[in-house]
Amino acid sequence: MKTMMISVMALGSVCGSAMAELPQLHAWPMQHIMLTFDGSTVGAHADPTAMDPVLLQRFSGESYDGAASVLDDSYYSDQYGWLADGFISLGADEFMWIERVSSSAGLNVYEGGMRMMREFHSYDAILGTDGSSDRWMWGGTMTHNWYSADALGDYEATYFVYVGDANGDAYTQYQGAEVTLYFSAVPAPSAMGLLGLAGFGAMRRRR
Ligand SMILES: [Cu+2]
Repeated sequence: MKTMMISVMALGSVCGSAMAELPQLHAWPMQHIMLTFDGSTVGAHADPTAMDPVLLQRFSGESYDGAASVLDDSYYSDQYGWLADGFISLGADEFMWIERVSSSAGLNVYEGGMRMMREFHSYDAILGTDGSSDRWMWGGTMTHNWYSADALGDYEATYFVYVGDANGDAYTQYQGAEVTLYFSAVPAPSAMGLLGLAGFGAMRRRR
């Protein structure tokens, strides 16, 4: 990385756009918020807890391409993704909506998509961020939105998942579900720290 920075600086104004980067997919595995709908009741489940949250990380000095620049200098992650758990059958005028019930001050959400398509995500503020609507329509495919925060600390967001019409008005004959996402913005771990974390994760899984 250092070598690249130096070569870009040496090229200077000839090649200024070479500084552009894509946000990092730094956290694996993906953490899917598994959604179900049995024709009457919505289900929503995600594994991370307050004790074992998704980590938001900052990569100092990076500046991201185009709309992704909303993540510059923030602690961020796209590890959470909305995903259908099996087959979800909806009518032509039925859609699955995510509505913000509550979220920590300072936690931002930007629209993503498939992780490998991050070059083409809109990075639009959603789910209450920057005055956006508290409601966001899930398109039915795996969607990893980007969560970010400007300061270290713990964050959470609780959502109500429901079936609604094209405008987001709920169909009251169906039951929705709540799910809470947990985050912790942490200092970037050193290389040794990363190795330690990896070992710790492996040990925990083996138990
Ligand atoms: Cu995924």
